[in-house]
Amino acid sequence: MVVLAKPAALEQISLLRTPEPWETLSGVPAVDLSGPDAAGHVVRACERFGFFSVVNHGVPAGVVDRLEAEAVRFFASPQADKDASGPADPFGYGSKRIGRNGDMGWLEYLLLAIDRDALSRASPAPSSSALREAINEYVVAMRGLARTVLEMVAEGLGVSPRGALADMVTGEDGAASDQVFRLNHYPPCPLPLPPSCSVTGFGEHTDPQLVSILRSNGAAGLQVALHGDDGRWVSVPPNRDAFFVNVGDSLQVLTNGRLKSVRHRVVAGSGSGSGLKSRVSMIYFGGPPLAQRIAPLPQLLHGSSPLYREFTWGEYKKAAYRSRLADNRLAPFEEP
Ligand code: GA4
Repeated sequence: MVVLAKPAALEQISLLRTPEPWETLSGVPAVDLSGPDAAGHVVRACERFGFFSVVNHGVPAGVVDRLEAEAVRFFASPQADKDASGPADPFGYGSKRIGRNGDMGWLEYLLLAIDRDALSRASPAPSSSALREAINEYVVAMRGLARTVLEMVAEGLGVSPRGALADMVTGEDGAASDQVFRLNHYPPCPLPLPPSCSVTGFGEHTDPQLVSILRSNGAAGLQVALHGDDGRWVSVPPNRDAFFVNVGDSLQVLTNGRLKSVRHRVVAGSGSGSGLKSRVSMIYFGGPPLAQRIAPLPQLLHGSSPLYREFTWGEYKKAAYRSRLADNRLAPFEEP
């Protein structure tokens, strides 16, 4: 077998061994938010996978379609125009570099800070007012969805008040929460790859926040590691009409490990004649105010000891930004 050398453009991006074909997760739990016992379904999905999709979510298709169209327009614009909103540090337009510590992926993105329900001045705003408006409209819908999901998590776990978790992210009073929004574009990789290899689009990681809500166009690429089962990687079939919810590290700590954050990654498509299309995803990350204390909720201890020591979100975020994507960021906060 001839093993091709890695093309120079990919030198710093890790390649993944490609089983033929990737195993798909046929049983992604789909929670009907308007159905009976939605809270119970949400908790069971979070316990089993740290991940689920939501349907009947009430987010108007127009809000999603408008943002997708504007995102596609942005990523198709001249490189110099995109670079004007970069480099991402951490906010702004970025290409291939993720974070500050050497992680690389075959993607370009816009990473933006959100103040309450609109783009914050903390990130270089994209110059297109149509894109800014589409993001603002979309973020309002995501805040609502994050609130519903976190209320259901609390209800399903028996945490009171029902808004205890949701208020950390979308509470009206208190300091503003730390919300981040990301648009990712994964073009198919046009370069020849060694046999049975794929390019990393976004390397494996867990999200540090409480909850993330992802939506993508119909292009495949998202994979999640199963809890248990040696963390086996499975592909998530794309569904452009659904939202995918990830449990983040902070929710893992608040629930004393009953819910576990999901390790996930994106595999870039290969453009070698297979007609693969670009993947465009939009992700809302729901984090709490920087001063929010994160520790196992006493109501969920049921007599057992806390598995994590208390920290503030600001402390965790600072540590996260010093880490590499694949690191286990919770390990230093585990109780001995
Ligand atoms: C993962 C989740 C979000 O995309 C993100 C990412 C952030 C970044 O892209 O700047 C981080 C990553 C994420 C975790 C570890 C650090 C920080 C890149 C990285 C290597 C915006 C976030 O909040 O954490």
